[in-house]
Amino acid sequence: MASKKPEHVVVMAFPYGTHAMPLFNLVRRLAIKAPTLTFSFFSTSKSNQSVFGTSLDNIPSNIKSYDVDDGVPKDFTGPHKAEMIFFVKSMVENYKNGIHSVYGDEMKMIKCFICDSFMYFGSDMADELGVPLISFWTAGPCSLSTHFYTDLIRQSITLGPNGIEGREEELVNFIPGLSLVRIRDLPEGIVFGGLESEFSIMLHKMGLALPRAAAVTMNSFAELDLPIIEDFKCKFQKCLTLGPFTLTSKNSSHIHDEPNGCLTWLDKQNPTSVAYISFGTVTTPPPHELAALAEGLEESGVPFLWSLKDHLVGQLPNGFLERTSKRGFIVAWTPQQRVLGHHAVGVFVTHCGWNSVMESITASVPMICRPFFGDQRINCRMVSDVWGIGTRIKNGVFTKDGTLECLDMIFSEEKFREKVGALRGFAKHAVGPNGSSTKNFNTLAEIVCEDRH
Ligand code: U2F
Repeated sequence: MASKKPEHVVVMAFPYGTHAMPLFNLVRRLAIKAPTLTFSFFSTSKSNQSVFGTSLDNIPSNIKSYDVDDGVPKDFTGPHKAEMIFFVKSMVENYKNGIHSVYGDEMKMIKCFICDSFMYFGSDMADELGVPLISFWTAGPCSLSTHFYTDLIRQSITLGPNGIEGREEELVNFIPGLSLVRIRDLPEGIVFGGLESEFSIMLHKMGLALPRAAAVTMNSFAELDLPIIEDFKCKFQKCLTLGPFTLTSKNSSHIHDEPNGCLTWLDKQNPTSVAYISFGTVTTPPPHELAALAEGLEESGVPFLWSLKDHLVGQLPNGFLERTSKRGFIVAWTPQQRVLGHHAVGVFVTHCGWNSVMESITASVPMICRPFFGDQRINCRMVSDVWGIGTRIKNGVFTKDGTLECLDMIFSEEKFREKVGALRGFAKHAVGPNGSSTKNFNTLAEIVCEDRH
């Protein structure tokens, strides 16, 4: 009797930050393209609730979600970062258990794995079954390159007992495409920032596993970082840029269409006049920086829309809300893609999370960057020094004068807007009928659907 054809694709998401949603958006496109395949989406229950709960009508019936244990002790009430460490420590076992509990003796049903690149152990699982693994990097090519080249960077920048002290400004110009990146811009875990931490070890293993993937994919477009992409093409079996996802996926923020009235407020503002401020889903600037940013905004006279959690509003300077009520709007959450796409928005004050950077480029909005951790510093360097579509806050922290200076620069110099407009043009072309991202998506679909029986 002929054995059953493998027809399942196992997806492993990383449940923190904005990781699971972009992966889900990619899986949704594949599920529509390959309706006879079943896509089993594994993540923690909290992450699955947020992804599947907000996508309601957009979920093809061939995507099934499965919860895996998050590894966090039941009575744990510590900080978010500690929660993530519990997760990382137990993720290999928890995902393997989760997948085995669904497939049991039917592991042969699995024809492919699609994993957040953080789930480096997916390569071993795929090899055991003799099936391909697709690695999905949720950030940009620049940061992925630093993880791929971690060993080379460590060997090339041999550090003494003082670590990177005094060498922060040295360039990492021996890595293709990173000639303007400084040591200080590197993500933690490469040459500074706890090399032995659970998280750094995970990133190091990830960098080593990338060449084993049948394809390394990302939410970007080739034309943004050609030298890096050309290098990846030589190093990886396949390097497939598939984005920007803002242009390829239906915007899931439509379900809370206008929760806070910010789009109506924007309608009343002049074209390209508003500063939009958001620091993503995990980062909060320290209180003195929030206050300095507020003071700078107040003195500048620039209208602003600020995505700021309710519990942080109390940290703003006394009387700030009253004094700026005619030209400022603060809400706990915005439909960001639509906000950036609104003609009134003239600048984005951002932490440089990768999704925010992509969304700003596709909306043609220049950026003022205040990065905090991980890939954000290198993204900021690319925005300001390589692509020239924004500026960095002076000395890396918000001050009143630094904020004023950046706002003045973006609103008075046309070059930022022109350059981001040009990049938007490349992005739109990439997702068009003959564009690089469209071709790459078709290649990816072929790998996923290929009949290897
Ligand atoms: C982690 O990034 P974050 O989740 O902090 O930030 P982004 O990658 O910029 O993603 C934020 C998303 O949340 C949306 C916004 C983005 O899609 O449109 N959003 C919104 O809709 N409304 C709001 O009021 C505020 C945000 C990590 F911290 C980064 O370093 C990584 O680059 C990133 C991707 O791996 O994940």
